[in-house]
Amino acid sequence: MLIKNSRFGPGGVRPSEIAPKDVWLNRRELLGNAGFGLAALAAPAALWPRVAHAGRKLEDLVKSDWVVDDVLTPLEDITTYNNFYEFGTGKDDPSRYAGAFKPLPWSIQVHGECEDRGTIDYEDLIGSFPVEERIYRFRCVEAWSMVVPWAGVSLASVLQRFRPTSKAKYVAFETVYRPEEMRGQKRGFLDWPYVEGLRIDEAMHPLSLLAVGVYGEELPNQNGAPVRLVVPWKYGYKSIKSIVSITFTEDEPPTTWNRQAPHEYGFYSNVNPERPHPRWSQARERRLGGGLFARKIPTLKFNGYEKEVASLYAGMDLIEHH
Ligand SMILES: Nc1nc2c(c(=O)[nH]1)N[C@H]1C(S)=C(S)[C@@H](COP(=O)(O)O)O[C@H]1N2
Ligand SMILES: [Mo]
Repeated sequence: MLIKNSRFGPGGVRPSEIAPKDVWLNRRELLGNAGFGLAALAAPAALWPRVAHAGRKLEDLVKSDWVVDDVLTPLEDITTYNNFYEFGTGKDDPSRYAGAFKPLPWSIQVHGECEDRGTIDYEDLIGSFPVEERIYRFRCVEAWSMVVPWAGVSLASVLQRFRPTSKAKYVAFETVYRPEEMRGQKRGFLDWPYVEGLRIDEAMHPLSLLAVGVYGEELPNQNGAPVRLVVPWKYGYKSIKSIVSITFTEDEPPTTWNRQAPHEYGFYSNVNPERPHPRWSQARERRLGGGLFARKIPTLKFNGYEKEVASLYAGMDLIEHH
């Protein structure tokens, strides 16, 4: 099977094979309880207002210093060109089928090497930590990229609440497993649930964000509602969606794409234009929103966050530890 052989990597499609398709929006309130049936009847994007949101407006967004000076990717592109294999491997599958997913109410379990194991509810998360607006570059391993105004909470501040012990060397994350709401989980595209991990110093870095929104409103389902990770100096697949579990661990945790194809996807997955993926160059990227044939732009080391994060990897061979 195509994905098991990992011929195409996260996303399943070579950039050169991407064809324009009908654009679909996932309107939570439209799809309501209707599930897949109605999703098939959803109208093409052109018939909808340009704002694709169905989430609540996030109140009291705090401005942040983490703002890249670049053209924002339109919301339409951010919400209709997705990788979220739980809903299928096609770029438009998440926006078509994620209406069946009911994220709220939501809570995240926190376990492992910490003093105060427990859970954090979504409402508590957005109510008790500052929710910041941060504009980040985001680079997929498939060589497309976006500039996204995320809304989110500093991952470090959330992790600290659970008081990690000195044995906490890594942090493992897990996506929800709900095959009844996530049609892709009924098939073996990947080993479910999707899992990811960071080294503790990466997780505690001020750039690491638990995102709860985009363009000032709660996350659309296809972008990982209600809580997903964003680690902007790493390839997009590290930014795990719809997180239900966070575990402090002593050993390096397994990660979905590393399990799938270890020679292609390492644990670190830092954006690195100097290390080609075994099947394609990583030197350039296509900015979403610019059209299929837009000129590619150079990819920056650590996705442009070198000044902020390079010291985390001092002395490491970043080709070997890719
Ligand atoms: N649970 C889960 N998280 C996931 C994925 C996935 O398939 N499942 N895909 C990853 C990949 S490869 C990318 S590029 C980003 C895409 O995020 P976006 O759809 O918001 O652009 O989500 C990442 N997080
Ligand atoms: Mo990706």
